[in-house]
Amino acid sequence: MTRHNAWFVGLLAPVMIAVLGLAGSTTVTAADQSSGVAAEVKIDNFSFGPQTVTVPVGATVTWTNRDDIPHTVVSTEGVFKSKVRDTDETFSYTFTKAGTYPYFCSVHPKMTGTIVVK
Ligand SMILES: [Cu+2]
Repeated sequence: MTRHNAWFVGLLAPVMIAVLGLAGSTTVTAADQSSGVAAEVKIDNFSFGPQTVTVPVGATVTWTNRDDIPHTVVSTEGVFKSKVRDTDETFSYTFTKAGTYPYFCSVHPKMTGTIVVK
């Protein structure tokens, strides 16, 4: 007598492990910690005004091009860099570390300014 006990256990379904815990995620940026201090720099007649601006850590500085030709706002040390700003266009940067930040216009390198963050 020969017995054939064939056991086919062939259902190996792929197991997908679901990623759990995605709900309720919130991103808090450094800007949220600031007190909303803002400072303005006007670009007019090939100059930044005021040429030196002193702000507290966390402040946002906004440059506005009031000139009728394009300018840029570029950090000398590569901290920030605007695109070309046409008339009435703005560029903003939030300073999260104390320091002195010289900058210039890459189209007209003689145009310079400084932001001091304390
Ligand atoms: Cu310029």
